[in-house]
Amino acid sequence: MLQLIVTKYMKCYKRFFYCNFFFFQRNIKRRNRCLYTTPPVCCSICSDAKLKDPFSLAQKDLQNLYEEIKKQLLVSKAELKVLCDYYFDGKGKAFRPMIVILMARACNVHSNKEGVLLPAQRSIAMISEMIHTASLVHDDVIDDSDTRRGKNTINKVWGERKAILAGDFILSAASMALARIGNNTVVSVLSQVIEDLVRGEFMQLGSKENENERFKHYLEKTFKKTASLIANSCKAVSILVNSDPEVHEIAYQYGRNVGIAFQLVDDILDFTSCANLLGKPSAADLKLGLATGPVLFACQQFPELHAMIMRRFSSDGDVDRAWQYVLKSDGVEQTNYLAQHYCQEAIRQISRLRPSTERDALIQLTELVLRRDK
Ligand code: GRG
Repeated sequence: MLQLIVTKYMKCYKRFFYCNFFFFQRNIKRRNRCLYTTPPVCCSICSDAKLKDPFSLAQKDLQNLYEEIKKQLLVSKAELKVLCDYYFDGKGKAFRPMIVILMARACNVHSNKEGVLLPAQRSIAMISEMIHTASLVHDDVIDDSDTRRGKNTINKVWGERKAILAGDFILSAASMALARIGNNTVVSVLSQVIEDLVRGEFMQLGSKENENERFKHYLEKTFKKTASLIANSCKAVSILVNSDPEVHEIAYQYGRNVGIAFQLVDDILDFTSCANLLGKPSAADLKLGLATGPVLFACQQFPELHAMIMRRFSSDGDVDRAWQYVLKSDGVEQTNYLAQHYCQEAIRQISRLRPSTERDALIQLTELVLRRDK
């Protein structure tokens, strides 16, 4: 039965995904000449509620989040405990828990449960940050990264084996916290995230010869690696307060679209931001052999990039040459335009909820996603 539901859901998702993709491709051809004329997405806010900064609005609910996470990481072995706690130092943006809190409160208002954040909804905020962190720890092993958030990675300080075990431990603590919520649907929704993270990471290991296939592959990977966690965490908090599947879908689609936009901006920052600000080396994606949005768009203008993409920038000078092509092209602007498209869709979705300060903060958040510089 579950298999049937998942298959049906995937079919729906695929249809939606391809529709979106081809819609965008058509649009981008039409708008190629007027990329800078798109109005800022914040113009679409359509409620009277007073605007509040999303981070300060969620701050009170997020107080002590990291302390509580560390309490979940019950390890008797002192060294493992140090590794597990390493990234829960308040240096991350806490972007996922913030969205989850705002979505929970927006759904609560929509469902006439004003003012009350359910403890289970707050747990989802905590669990989403734990899953995110576990995936970062494993990702740094896969990429052999030396720095993250401006400090040495766990794999760099303690070695790969211990880093993998620390990631596993954080994930197991997150799974136990999830089980304690005691809602099977929510367990299944967040388990999907772990599958998507692994599949997304796997997709990143492969390349596609055909250009259209390559773009589809990139967007699907982007959903799985980054957006699935945000989408499904948003869905989980909506399930906890409302039984209407339409509300779950709004929450999911908001998270999905914001999540994809977030990753597209991340891919842009790899070209435009300096290493100091990012806390990791810039051009890191090219160095890892990855062709992200800016390169894929640049390849439409400079077909010379095709061969480099296929050999994953592995020949001498590839990284520098590809970098130059991207900067000469409008790949960054096109990727930014694509991110705007996803943010507009996120706004369209969330605007279907009843007005609330939190709903409007989620709308405002799309602008912060597009403007962020780290
Ligand atoms: C162990 C759950 C698990 C998964 C294994 C390694 C892997 C499969 C997946 C990697 C997923 C991954 C690291 C995606 C990158 C997502 C991303 C954009 C990270 C950066 O997020 P920020 O900018 O980071 O929010 P901070 O540091 O602010 O938390």
